[in-house]
Amino acid sequence: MKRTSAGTLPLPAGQHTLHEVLSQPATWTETARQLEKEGMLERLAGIFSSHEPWIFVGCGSSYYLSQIVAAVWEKTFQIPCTAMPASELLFAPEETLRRTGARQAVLVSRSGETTEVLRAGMLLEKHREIATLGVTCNAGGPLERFCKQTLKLVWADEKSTVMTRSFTSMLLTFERLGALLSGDVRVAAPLDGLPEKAQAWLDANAGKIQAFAAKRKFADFVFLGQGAHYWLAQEAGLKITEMSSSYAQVYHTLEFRHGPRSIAGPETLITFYVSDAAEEEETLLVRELKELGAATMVVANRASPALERYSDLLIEMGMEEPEFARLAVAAIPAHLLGAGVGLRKGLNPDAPKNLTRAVVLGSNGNGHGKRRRD
Ligand code: F1P
Repeated sequence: MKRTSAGTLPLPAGQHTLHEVLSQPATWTETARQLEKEGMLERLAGIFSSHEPWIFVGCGSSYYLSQIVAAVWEKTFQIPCTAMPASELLFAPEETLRRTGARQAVLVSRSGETTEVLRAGMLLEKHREIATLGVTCNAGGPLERFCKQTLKLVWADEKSTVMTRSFTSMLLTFERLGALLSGDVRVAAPLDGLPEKAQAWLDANAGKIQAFAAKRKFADFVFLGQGAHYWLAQEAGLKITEMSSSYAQVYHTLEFRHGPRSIAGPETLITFYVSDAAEEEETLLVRELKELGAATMVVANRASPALERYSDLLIEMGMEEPEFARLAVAAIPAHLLGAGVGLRKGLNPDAPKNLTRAVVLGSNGNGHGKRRRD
């Protein structure tokens, strides 16, 4: 086996990714400890407002993370909040800022180096009325230059190209911040026990998901979700695409009947993120598609006889916590599915084809990525 430039033997494929995925409970514990120690969120809650409209700006997984935070902030904490890809702000700044009425902005970038996000930061600098908060896992990146305050979750960074623990750690951080901004920090109390619950859940389920991914061959993947789960489904689609170079489609759950249903069959794995609000209707669709011959994977908080009967793989969270507090755990099955499918296809999820840790554009706008830090 070829040695690395450092003369060491390379890690087997996917080892960074699997370590990062399975270390999420410990990373969440560290995140809570660091935020507590720094008193950072309390400080931010004293600087930023809960009633002035927010915009969240990111790319890739950081964009989907932004959408999940916006859904939780609006629904659970009643904080006015819009999320968008950085490019939306860049190419329609005045319309976007007018439409959203944004007075506060969050720039989300694990690397802190994504050109589109940095350009969004430069643009927002011209709008003195808008206060900008950055969140990154790279303390040395240029993002901080454009932000009034910057959260740096360096302990949550990955060596892998693909975001997993950085995604869930930033999600939990903003769920805590949302509770503080809303004035009732007790709403975030369910997050305190999450690392322990998630560890128990991983111990009971990680092997099941990995075995399923290793055994079954699928031509393509569909992910379905409602509300915040729709954006979890988008992130799942991106994970399977990045980690295994597979085709994935994402829809609002009941939208699948309106045309995409035509692709249901044994070659396509359809994953349902069952939501508290639409569980009954979503379960009916699981049955309907199973009866059409589709392969079904279900991520639900509570198993039911129908879900047991019509799922090829049923992943039960089994948690008492409210739905917003379960989202970070519900993100993990896709991490394990993506890595498992990638490994089965002989790929290396740590270093996906065509991808880099950050999309750093040259002055002429041609994409060339920021190589992984080994
Ligand atoms: C955003 C991102 C990642 C993606 C890939 C390229 O990075 O799109 O979500 O997985 O690594 O970059 P960042 O702005 O959050 O660093």
